[in-house]
Amino acid sequence: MLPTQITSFEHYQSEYARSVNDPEGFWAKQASTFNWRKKWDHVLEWNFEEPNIKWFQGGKLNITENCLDRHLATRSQQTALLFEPNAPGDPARHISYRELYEEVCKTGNALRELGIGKGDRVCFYMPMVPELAISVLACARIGAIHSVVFAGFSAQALADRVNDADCKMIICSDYNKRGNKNIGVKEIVDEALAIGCPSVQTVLVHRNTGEEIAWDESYDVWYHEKVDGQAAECPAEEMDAEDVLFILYTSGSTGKPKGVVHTCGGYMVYTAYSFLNVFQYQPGDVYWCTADIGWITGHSYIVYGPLLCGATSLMFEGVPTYPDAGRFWEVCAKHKVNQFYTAPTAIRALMAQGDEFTEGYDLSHLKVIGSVGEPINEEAWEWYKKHIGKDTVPVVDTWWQTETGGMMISGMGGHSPQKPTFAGYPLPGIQPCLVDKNTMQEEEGNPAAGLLAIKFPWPSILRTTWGDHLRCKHTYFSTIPGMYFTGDGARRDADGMYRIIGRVDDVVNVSGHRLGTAEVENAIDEHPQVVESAVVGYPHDIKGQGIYAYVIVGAGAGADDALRAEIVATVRQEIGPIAKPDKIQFVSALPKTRSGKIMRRILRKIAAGEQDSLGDVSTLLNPEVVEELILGRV
Ligand code: 6R9
Repeated sequence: MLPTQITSFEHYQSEYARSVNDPEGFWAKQASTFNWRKKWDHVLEWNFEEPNIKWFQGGKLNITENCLDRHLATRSQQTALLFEPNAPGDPARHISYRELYEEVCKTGNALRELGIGKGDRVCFYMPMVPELAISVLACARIGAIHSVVFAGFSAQALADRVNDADCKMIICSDYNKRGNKNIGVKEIVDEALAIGCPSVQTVLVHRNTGEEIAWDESYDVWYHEKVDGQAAECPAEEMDAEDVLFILYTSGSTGKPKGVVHTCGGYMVYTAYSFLNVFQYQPGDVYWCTADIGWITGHSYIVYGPLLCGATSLMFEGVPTYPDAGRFWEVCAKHKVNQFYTAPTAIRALMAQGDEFTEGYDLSHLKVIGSVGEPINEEAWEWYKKHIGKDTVPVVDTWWQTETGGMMISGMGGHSPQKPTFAGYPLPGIQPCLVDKNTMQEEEGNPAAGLLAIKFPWPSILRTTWGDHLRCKHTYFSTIPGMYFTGDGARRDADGMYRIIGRVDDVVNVSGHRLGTAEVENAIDEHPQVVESAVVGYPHDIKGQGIYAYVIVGAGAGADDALRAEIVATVRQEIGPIAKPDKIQFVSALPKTRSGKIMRRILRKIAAGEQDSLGDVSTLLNPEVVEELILGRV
């Protein structure tokens, strides 16, 4: 059985009303469509003060029995994962539900044999190949907690994440093919181990390209040697609804990235419910999300949501521009994709390559096209609608976060009104509101603007941040008393549709990737000649936001392009290429308040070229520096 599928806007409205009037009854009904080893005792217990949020307490389940076992009777031969490799000439792989079940079981058995059990943390550093999805599910099968790290992060960033969660194992590949690039993944894992990862006992290496890699007998194990030959049945670990399913690291406005924790029961119910409704998935459809499994979008809407609903989920190894900017559309036509889900940064990048790349492909199978990761600007929305949706296919602009686990504000396929740049209405069960940033009071009525907050828990809300519950409380539940604070600002139009404006905290969104300005500053400051730095986002045509760094260097340092290149290299090493500054301006001082705080508002304005609207600078300790910053803008 599947959760309720909404069939019209009126149906959405009645379901929404029910979900608000009787949240427990609403979610109990959805949850009862899954296989539970034991039914829950309480649907919901919560307070947002500690916070303490528990859904389906006392319920026992294993999410993989819902992703795999329960489909075997009806769709064992149907493709579960459709793998499209990096090179267009290489054959696609169709992995049926039966095959996926067997592969997950074999890998689960292998992990158990390697000493991994319930509650152990396993880190992933892998390209987009089926074995990533398989071994993520294998962890869930045996109750191990997966922590997937995007394979574009540096060795240092990987080590930080491995150590924060004391991972016992890293699963990686030898190499990662992306477009023309061949990335030495195992080499980066070795570097991370050299930095120091004392908890790691095993590195399980998937042979992806088969090229030479360094090998250390004391911890390296070949994936195929361990997995092949295992039994194709693996008893699933019985999990409590509130046992941890996974950790996923994400950036915030302060400090190091934090491990967002999701649990088994609520995450299962909500990812399936939201997948089914936003994409209006119908049996037999081919669904494709272009995200990487290293991000929450890949977790919820390549792996869990689709498989829970018995969907065919396409997984793509490559990049949108290889061999050319028509690749996405070529793949859509080739596999007759029905639902396509991507990010505004990809849309803008492809749009910039020219409309001709969209022509000549049969996109007539598309029924819903989606967007996620950052605000989609009107031009990109219109282009997407016209050139990909051929003006007839509905666009769903889905707003959500790592912390929310699933889509929160979005159209329901073609059933909802559409308006460019507006994500629209909340999903059933989601109670958003806008809060005045000064009074912290809710803004009633429409239209309205303010901080975007959520008043009531939904099943896939984060439960904690790994190893530091207080941080979770401070980051999300302290800004606005009694509510979950998203970090985003938003507007509601006269009809109550939501438009997300962007982050109101010190987080920049570069090509849909979240980065804390503090995190990038810390990385820049690692360069021996840097005294101090301040990082802000600025509008960027393709990336949405670019990174602009103001840097003070020590006496005698040559403030030139060579130093700029060194600073960029430092950031690549500390975090990874996604965090490298687009612009670096050397300055003699930063504008500071009398209490010593950097006035970022001024830095943002100058970086954006809006120096005419700086506002009042007289309260600065050093107002004279503003002139220098404006003149030296890069
Ligand atoms: C799923 C995901 C979350 C932040 C979020 C917001 C931005 C995501 C958006 C959007 C406008 C959308 N964001 N989707 N902004 N419209 N449709 O992206 O999670 O990586 O945690 O980023 O991304 O600023 O707060 P995550």
